[in-house]
Amino acid sequence: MRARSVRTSGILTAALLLSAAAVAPSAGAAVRDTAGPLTGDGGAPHCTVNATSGSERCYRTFTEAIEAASGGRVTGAPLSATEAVRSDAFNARMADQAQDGVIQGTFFEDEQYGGASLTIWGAEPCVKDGWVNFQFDLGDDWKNRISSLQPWGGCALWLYPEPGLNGDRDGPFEANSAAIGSFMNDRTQSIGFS
Ligand SMILES: [Ca+2]
Repeated sequence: MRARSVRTSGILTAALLLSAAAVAPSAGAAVRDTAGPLTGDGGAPHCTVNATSGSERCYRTFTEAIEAASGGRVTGAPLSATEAVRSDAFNARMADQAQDGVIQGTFFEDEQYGGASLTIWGAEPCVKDGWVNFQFDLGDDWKNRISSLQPWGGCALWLYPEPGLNGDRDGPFEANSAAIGSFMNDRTQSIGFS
């Protein structure tokens, strides 16, 4: 049983890689690697990062970022993340993502889902097994900036003030949080997904 489980996982990984290649964002003015700041129409970039590979891309709008991170499965997201939080249709589409790569959380520079955003996606949804299933160390450009967040992919979010899930954590954040609170505001350096 165990060997079979491992093999299945390998096939899934291969499928995910193929899928990722197929849906890699097309070349366009809105897409770049993280060589420098990208100023979007609203003045703040909306970036996505693959938690497995660490590759990050930025877009002018929240809509484009979500579409890219979901592999094109979630399209037409509200332009503003604040609107997205209130949209039942959008929340349903996010909950209905395929199982071979899901958005696990979106993090915002300002309270009320404002400013620049970072959407983190990984291979699978979180499992409610009492363990942190995934973890992510923020790059220097996102350290000590997060002020609001949205959990996705069945994940509860834990915020830590040091890389590698070290320091006094805060969480779990299990629902959209327009303000994460004074304890961790502008202090997060790594994130746990459980
Ligand atoms: Ca902030």
